[in-house]
Amino acid sequence: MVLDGLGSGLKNTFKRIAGLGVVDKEAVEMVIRDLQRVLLQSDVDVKLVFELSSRIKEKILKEKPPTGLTLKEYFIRILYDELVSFLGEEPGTFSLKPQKILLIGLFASGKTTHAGKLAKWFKTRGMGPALIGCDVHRPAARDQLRQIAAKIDVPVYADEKTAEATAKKALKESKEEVMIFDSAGRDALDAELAKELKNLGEIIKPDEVLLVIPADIGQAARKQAEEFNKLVGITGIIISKMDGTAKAGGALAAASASGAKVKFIGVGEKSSDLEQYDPKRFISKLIGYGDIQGLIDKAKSAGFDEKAAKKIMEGKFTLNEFYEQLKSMQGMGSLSKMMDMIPGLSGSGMMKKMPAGFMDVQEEKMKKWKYIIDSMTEPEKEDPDIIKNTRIARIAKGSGTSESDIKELIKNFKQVKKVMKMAGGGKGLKRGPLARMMKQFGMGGGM
Ligand SMILES: Nc1nc2c(ncn2[C@@H]2O[C@H](COP(=O)(O)OP(=O)(O)OP(=O)(O)O)[C@@H](O)[C@H]2O)c(=O)[nH]1
Ligand SMILES: [Mg+2]
Repeated sequence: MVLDGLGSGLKNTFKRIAGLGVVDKEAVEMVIRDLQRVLLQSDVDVKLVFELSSRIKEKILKEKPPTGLTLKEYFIRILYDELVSFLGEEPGTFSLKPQKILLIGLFASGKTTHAGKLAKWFKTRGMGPALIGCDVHRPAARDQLRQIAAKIDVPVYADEKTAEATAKKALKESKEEVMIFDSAGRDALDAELAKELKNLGEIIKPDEVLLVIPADIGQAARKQAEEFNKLVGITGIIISKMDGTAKAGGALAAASASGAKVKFIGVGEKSSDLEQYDPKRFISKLIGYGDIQGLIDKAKSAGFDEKAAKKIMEGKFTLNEFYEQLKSMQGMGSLSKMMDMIPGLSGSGMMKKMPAGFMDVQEEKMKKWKYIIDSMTEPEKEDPDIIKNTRIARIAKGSGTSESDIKELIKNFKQVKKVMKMAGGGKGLKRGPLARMMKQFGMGGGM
């Protein structure tokens, strides 16, 4: 992905902060210059870059870090927060309800392709979409739409002579829940296109008017978004071709500055190359700090127990909690995937210290461990050190497992405990890389 340029640039900026000896005016200015260079290379508008830098400078030099955060940590937090709001603040929500969507945009921006991507998006979420071909100006346009529709197996309406008649017919005949209207492109937003779009708007009464803007136009995205919005009114933006340009940062920042929300980003030519846009997630991914937001979401949906997680991370936990935690982590995907999402653990060499094979504990083993733990007395669960020969024999018998199974479980338990203690820097959640990560991403305090 060509966003790599922006990603590695920002990553270096964060690394720079992490490597600072002191956070004084000079150091801040050096980091800011670095950031400016990265953003300008990604074609972000100079004025926007300037505004962003002075906001960051103001905060880090004049505000006191919240308790528990060092100045350096606070700097990282500020940069992260500001970048997120710079690229859009909130995720562009999109609901799964019956609706009519009109796609508009200039020539070759990706309207027809994204009509197909959206249809697929709804279809994979259990809704019935239809595609309506309102581009009657370019003869091949409807064939293109038909081909796309055939591939993802959704109905097409594209037979009437004019865009208006096509829309009317589809509205009358279609029984699908989500109607996606493709429209004609132009070189520029001229009077003729504006009129046709206005007509379509009045006939369709769309719930969403999505402007498709290719990322490779960079900062020009802002002007385009503002012009289209003034003329026909848009409810959101799709930025297409994010996969193929170094200007993506410019396009995203510009689109966000236009006041319209970016709802989707297109990341390829295939009908599945569509992502819902969430600035937080996007930045986290870009800088490689782990998909923190994703971690939180997943943790929630898996019934993640924060108290238990805290104990685990502090290296204080019993076999009971160990087992519960393993179970909930399995719900979140593999433990190693989750660990990967935690900066300070991934790439720290810490992962290598985990017991071999532990990271993908299979269902089978989990069951065995459950039986073993169930056969233990409370004092044994609290302090496995007391589990010696006769106890091992008793537990093996009671749980229908072998003595080596029990030794293996205890060995794993101890080793994980040790690693977690190290990851916590011996100081548990208050300091250490895990604590820092949590604070940086707003997970401190509550946990
Ligand atoms: N790499 C990449 N290519 C894309 C993406 N979206 C669209 N394209 C390509 O861009 C070209 C134009 O896409 P279309 O969907 O035909 O654009 P359009 O806006 O309908 O064009 P007109 O109808 O002629 O105005 C096609 O070759 C697409 O395959 C994307 O997200 N990534
Ligand atoms: Mg088209």
